[in-house]
Amino acid sequence: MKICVIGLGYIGLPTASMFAKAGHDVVGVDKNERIISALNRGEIIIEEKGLSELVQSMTAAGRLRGSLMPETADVFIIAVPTPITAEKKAEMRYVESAAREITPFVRQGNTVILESTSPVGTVDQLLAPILAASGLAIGEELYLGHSPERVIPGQILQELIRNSRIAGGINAASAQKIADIYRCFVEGEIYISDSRTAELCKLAENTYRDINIAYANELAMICEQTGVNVWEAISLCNKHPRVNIHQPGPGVGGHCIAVDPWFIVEKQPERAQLIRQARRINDNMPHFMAQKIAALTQGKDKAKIAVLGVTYKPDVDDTRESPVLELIELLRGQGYRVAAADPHALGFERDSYAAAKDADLLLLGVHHRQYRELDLARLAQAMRQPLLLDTRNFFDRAAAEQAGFAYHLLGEK
Ligand code: SAJ
Repeated sequence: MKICVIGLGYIGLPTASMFAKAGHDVVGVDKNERIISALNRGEIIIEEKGLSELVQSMTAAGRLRGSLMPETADVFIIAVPTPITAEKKAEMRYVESAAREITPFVRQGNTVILESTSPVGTVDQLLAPILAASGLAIGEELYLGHSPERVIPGQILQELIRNSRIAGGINAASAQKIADIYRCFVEGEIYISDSRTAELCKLAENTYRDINIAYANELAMICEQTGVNVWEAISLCNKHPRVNIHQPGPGVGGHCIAVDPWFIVEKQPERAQLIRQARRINDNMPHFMAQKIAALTQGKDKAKIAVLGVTYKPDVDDTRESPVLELIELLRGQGYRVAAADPHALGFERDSYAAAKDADLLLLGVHHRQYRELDLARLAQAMRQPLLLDTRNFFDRAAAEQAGFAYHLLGEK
């Protein structure tokens, strides 16, 4: 088949590559000329394990190429961003313009698949009316539906193959078509459903995680006043065969878990009470950390805080919605001097020891695996005051104290 993928970000480009690898003729479409010119040189501009080799070989094989404009095809996949506005509303303009751009190119028998995470009702209320301008009967002459991905950044290529998927059609015929299309590379189960169910499932999966992280964060705050180490408590709780309490942290970042729950709240604000409250708890964690830092530095005027790790989670370069960056802004706003270092994030100091120089407190923001190699004694000696605040239960307390640190932990008095 010929497949046209609209949106070549961290989902669109790997997905386009998997279809090419399965033997299809794939044209990737994106507004960003840098992405298109790189693609047509067989190169990528995002970081994802194994992707550059796959893109290189698929473009060399002539099965994957970039274009600024859509073309006629058998299948159109929309994988453009659906970010959130400052008012916590879903920004659907990119999905809308992608649908308008492909409408002149769709033909009888084609299938249009929305992959972007979207509020419930996007396929039947936003996409179907736009595509109907083609004159084709939606669901009969033009198949349409939603098949969200479940991949985790850093393991995308394996998870695209291994994970199960939902093929949610605007009608049964569309769902079947969508399932048949993904079977060329998906080895996981493909579950047939309708588009609204598929839209809700994607949001509910990530909301499940956000609520559970909020619960862990609330337990951490409670444990700070009850003389319990929350990490030890959670670890013991999780010995229960049916308990899986998540991990506390300085907040929830990324453009998925921190965003998707709002797509549910937006549609049913009066009913999505727990979902909204979990967002509030997670969004409040940077403020809670700032209070903890103020207590630990005890009003030392112009105290310098060193922050290790600013990305939204370990071992990625992505800083979108990073709670640590928000904490840094709060600290600077309160008059602290802050030096941040990160081994992956663009534009940040790489050297942890330079950031720690003359600092009054060292905060571990993100537990990048490189930090296992840190020389804690050298860090402590570089500081003015060897105070370590670990937000991820990452360092070994005895080793930190051995190195000269006063060791403090989120979720412990
Ligand atoms: N976090 C915690 N405590 C935890 C787990 C995570 O504080 O116990 C924080 C992380 O530090 C990070 C944030 O939550 O800031 C999100 O991390 P994540 O790894 O849970 O989320 P993503 O956004 O990298 O990937 C999620 C995954 N969804 C689920 O695990 C249900 C992935 O499968 C989705 O495909 C992805 O969102 C997406 O694209 O929607």
